[in-house]
Amino acid sequence: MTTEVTGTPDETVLEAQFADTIGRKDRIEPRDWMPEKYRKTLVRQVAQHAHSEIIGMQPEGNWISRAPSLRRKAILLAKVQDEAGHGLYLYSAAETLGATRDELTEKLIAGKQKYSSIFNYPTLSYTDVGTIGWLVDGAAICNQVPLCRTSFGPYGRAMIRICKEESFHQRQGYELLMTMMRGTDEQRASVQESVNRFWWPSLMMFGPPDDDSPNTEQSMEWGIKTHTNDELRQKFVDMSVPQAEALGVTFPDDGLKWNEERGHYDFSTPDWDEFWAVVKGNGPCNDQRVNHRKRAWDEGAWVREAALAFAENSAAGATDDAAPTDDTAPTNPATTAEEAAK
Ligand code: FAQ
Repeated sequence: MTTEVTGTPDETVLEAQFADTIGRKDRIEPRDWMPEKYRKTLVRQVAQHAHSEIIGMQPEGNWISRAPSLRRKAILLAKVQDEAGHGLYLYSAAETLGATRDELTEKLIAGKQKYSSIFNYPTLSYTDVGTIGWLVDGAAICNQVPLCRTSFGPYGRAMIRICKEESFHQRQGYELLMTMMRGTDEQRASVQESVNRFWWPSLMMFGPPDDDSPNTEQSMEWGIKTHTNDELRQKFVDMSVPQAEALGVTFPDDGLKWNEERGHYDFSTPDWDEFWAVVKGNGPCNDQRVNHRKRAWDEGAWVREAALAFAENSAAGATDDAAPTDDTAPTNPATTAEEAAK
């Protein structure tokens, strides 16, 4: 929707137009009027999502130098690089809401903004690269495909591209595990052990149960979320069980069984105390992840400053170049700031 506002905007009219756009399941665009709470909720969610992609590079990045073959190394490098790209699309979407990347990163390293709980668990073996691809990217896809239709245009459009890449990530993980399952007993045991560790944290990625989710109701009304946390968690369980069977592994849950009446798998309750402990900063790797991000941010300051100075100099040079020339004036070879500096 594009609402051109002239004169003094009447808040009630703008609110009605906003509600109408949401009701039609149309997109809200950055220059449209939006309630302040809608903007804040989006900044919170998009920033958390962007931070997750960037922090999410660490657990797998940890294994790049120890990949078992050149092929696996090339795949992992490409995947981790994709995650950096996802973070950048998402920070750009947040920028259209008036939140700069610098400001959001500062909040992340000060512990004022969150990132996904899943990245606070360690990667103990190369097998974990496969399990993260299968389960963590699988959960991310389940959660993110509906976000392609989210009500805020830049976020939805970023998600379309991200989901295509996540799909490759999930397949490479499943293929890695499938290769190991065709290997030795030791390799099969390693896959099962890794799946046992990642199953419950993957289910927690969908957020707290609906009854305990303060944001879901309003975010659903605004079309930011189109499914609840529990709906997506169920979808993920239903999708993963046949994949586990094909792979030849089990999930560490005695309560996992098909419920004919519901047409879904029943499963046990995740340990929500563990989830909240991790979200509040007390997971196994919270300090390590944030400290590493802080170090990279501090050590990269000179690169950001240099890039900015280069952009400013180039812009100044372009302006000088574009200035009309006075044919009668003596020729001065140093016409741009850059040339003058040589
Ligand atoms: N971890 O009221 P709700 C990826 C917080 S990307 C930490 O239900 P909401 C790609 C929540 O922020 C993974 N915190 O919240 C990849 C809220 O706190 P606040 C990231 C969590 O927003 C793969 C409070 O709890 N994906 O994996 C978590 O309506 C492999 C109450 O919760 C996204 O961010 C959690 N798991 O629903 C990269 C997707 N869950 O801020 C590398 C977009 C909840 O009020 C390798 N986000 N919290 O203090 C969403 O869909 C939603 O934000 C939810 C949470 C569903 C995550």
